[in-house]
Amino acid sequence: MKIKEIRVIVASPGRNFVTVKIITDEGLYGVGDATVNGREKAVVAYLEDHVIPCLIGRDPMRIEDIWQYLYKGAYWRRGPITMAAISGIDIALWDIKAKAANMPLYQLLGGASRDKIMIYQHVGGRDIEETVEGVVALREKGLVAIRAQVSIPGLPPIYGTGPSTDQSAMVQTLPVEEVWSTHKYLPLVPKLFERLRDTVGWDLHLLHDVHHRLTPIEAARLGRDLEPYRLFWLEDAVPAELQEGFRLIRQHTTTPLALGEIFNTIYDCQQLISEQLIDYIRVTSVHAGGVTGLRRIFDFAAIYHVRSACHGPMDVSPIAMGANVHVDRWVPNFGIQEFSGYLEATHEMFPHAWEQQGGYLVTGEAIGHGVDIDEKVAAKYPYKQAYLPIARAEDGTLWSW
Ligand code: CS2
Ligand code: MG
Repeated sequence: MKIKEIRVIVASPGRNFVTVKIITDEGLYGVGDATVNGREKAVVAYLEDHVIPCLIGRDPMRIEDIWQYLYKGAYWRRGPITMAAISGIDIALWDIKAKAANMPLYQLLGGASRDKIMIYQHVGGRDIEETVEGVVALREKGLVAIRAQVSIPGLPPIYGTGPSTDQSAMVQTLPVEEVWSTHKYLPLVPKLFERLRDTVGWDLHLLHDVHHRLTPIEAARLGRDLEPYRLFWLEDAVPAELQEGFRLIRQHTTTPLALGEIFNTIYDCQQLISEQLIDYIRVTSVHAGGVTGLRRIFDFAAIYHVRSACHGPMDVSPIAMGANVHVDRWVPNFGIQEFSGYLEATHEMFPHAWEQQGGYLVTGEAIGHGVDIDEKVAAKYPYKQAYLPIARAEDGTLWSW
């Protein structure tokens, strides 16, 4: 079998997605996700100009060799754009291999370690009351794990805090600038979780995402203040370029820590994992080297009792979600899967075998990873330039987020 053609399809069914379609001379094809939110076209150029010409005529069964060829062979290793391109190719190749083997992907990976995949979804509110109402409503739909966020009083809702802000990235041409205040945020979050525990009790898993906005000592304080409410995890407490910075947080709190949605390789989390500075590693197939990358990172994490938790927001396409859930079904050290849901147009463009059943996802038994792209639907939704917002402190200082 040989790779005959590779197409890159860019479309915006409510969000921008970059999809790789690899077609073989035997007619089998596979699809992969290569989306980097807000930087989509950089990946398209990387794929079209530098990757695809090198792969035509190669044997699609040699997934590991192609991965190494694109990683080591480029000389310029790692980085989000390179790794998203590798991820898109890798996910499509695993799809082809599983189809050739006539198996669902999880079978090829080693078979099921579990029947269904626990997910968490998001609730945000303009105030504590609204978040509590949202959590109660989501629990009634069968969710067993919920991420709760709240806007800072006196400031407009910003990305990842108030209601529906995850959508805001799609309506702006240039980045919106938002205002952040650590001073106002820190005492607010424990109050939110106190109210939540009073209302929903202790069975529900509760999570919180800080979005990289704190320093280590501030995160340590927050983790400690949240201990009475037994969070499932505190996510992205500080930017993680400084891996040893997490030692400081760890010394002060037993609140579990999760990290990794912007990581691309095992080297981004090597120290975090081997020093047991985190509890959940949140890498995802589209940004961390595809199925091949995830397997490598999760196997390494297993040695140190760190569990998997694939990033799964709306900008990780249903294809990457398909790859994630097959890895989730197999991976022995599974923790949880994020699932933000998708807009109707996104579902229409990506027919998928995975489905949500209450608080869980199931893979389905379709061969491959079970997700396809409808190119006719894709043609109806042309790319729209869109960016994630930018955060500034109240005095105008540009902030991590
Ligand atoms: C978030 C994401 O899902 C999450 O935890 O942090 O919404 C993230 O901001 C986006 O995926 C960025 O593209
Ligand atoms: Mg996050």
